Amino acid sequence: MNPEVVTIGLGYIGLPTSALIASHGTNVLGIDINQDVVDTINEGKIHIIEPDLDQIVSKAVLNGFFKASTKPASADVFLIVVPTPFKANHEPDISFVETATNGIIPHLKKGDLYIIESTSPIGTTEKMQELIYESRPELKDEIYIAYCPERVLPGNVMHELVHNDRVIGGVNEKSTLKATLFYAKYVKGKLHGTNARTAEMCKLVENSSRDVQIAFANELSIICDKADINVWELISLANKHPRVNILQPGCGVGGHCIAVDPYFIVSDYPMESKIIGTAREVNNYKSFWCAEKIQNEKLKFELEHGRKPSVALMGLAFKPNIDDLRESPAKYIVNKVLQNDSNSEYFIVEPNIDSHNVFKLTNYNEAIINADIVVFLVAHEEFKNHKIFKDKVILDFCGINK
Ligand code: SAJ
Repeated sequence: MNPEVVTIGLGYIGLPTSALIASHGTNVLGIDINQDVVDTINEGKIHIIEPDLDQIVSKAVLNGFFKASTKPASADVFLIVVPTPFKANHEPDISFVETATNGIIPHLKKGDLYIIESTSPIGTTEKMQELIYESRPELKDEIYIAYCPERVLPGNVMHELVHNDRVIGGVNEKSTLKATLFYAKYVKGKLHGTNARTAEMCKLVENSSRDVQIAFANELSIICDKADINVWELISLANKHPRVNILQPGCGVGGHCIAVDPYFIVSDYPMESKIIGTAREVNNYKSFWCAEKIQNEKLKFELEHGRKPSVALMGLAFKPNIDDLRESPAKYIVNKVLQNDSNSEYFIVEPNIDSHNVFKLTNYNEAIINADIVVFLVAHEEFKNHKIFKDKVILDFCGINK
């Protein structure tokens, strides 16, 4: 195969993106460091859970438009879609982007288009431009370099990849234009051109904005608990105002995006990002507060009844109706509660997964019937139909009863 597009990284975004491009009859070579991932894809199968992705991948592989490998090759377009985690001190780690870029530098030729899609701190695209020109000075101003963040919601990726608007920021105008023409072949949403730094910041700001708004709701929930006000009723009433739209409090903020991206701004601009930094603290504190609340409720029960209560902990996923436990505040709370007192009886419930390597999972009904204290951590659909139990202590951190 003569690849027209090389994608580096075949994860949650890289694989669907590669498959989408290949489904248009473009030759795509997908690169991943994991041999198992490469083998699975070359068999026409997938290693992640995402609706509709399996058929698109198997068809593209069968038709010969999509192939996976551990080694890059020359192409016309290179897409970097690798993870950008943060280090222990919350500083962004762009080493995967660097390694991916170093891997393709020898394959670059005049006229090629290089695009980063990975969430990246401001200035990453310019840094990669320098890296490329340092080892290949003859390519200076002879290739096109741009940043275009993905913005899809896991679970709805194949639809959103096509229909969401995209922000495309080149290191110069001709790069923005070249990248826009590339995405126009596959994307039906509007394509908005800008410069690379603004596009990088835009992705970080989208998720920070949501984090700040959720922090506001979480702060309200802690104030309302003290003031003996039902926060869910309060928010629903306040939202009747035509220009107010408060989000929902929960047991914290999780996932790989909203709880991570704000740190990319805070770490580079600590003095200037007061609200963004505080929102992260408030949302982290909310999980700690929930764990403390459970502990206090247990002690209260023990004083009143002269025995330790059994506790049902409802939900482990990072948000409702998914099986994804990554960076989950509910999982953090369950861990913390168990660490605080490992002698009590716990029923841990997560209806979206069959088993867990650390927690013994219990069926939803069994947990509800047997527990003295029922703690709702995640508003899964299954939990919403429960009957009101008069004899139970209920702690509702996610508005299941609202
Ligand atoms: N949450 C609340 N209250 C709310 C809404 C959410 O506590 O009112 C919590 C959820 O329970 C969860 C966390 O926030 O723990 C994040 O969930 P989410 O559904 O808001 O977001 P993600 O992480 O699944 O996906 C986000 C999306 N970004 C925005 O909505 C701005 C998605 O569009 C991005 O593509 C994705 O991050 C990403 O990859 O950056």
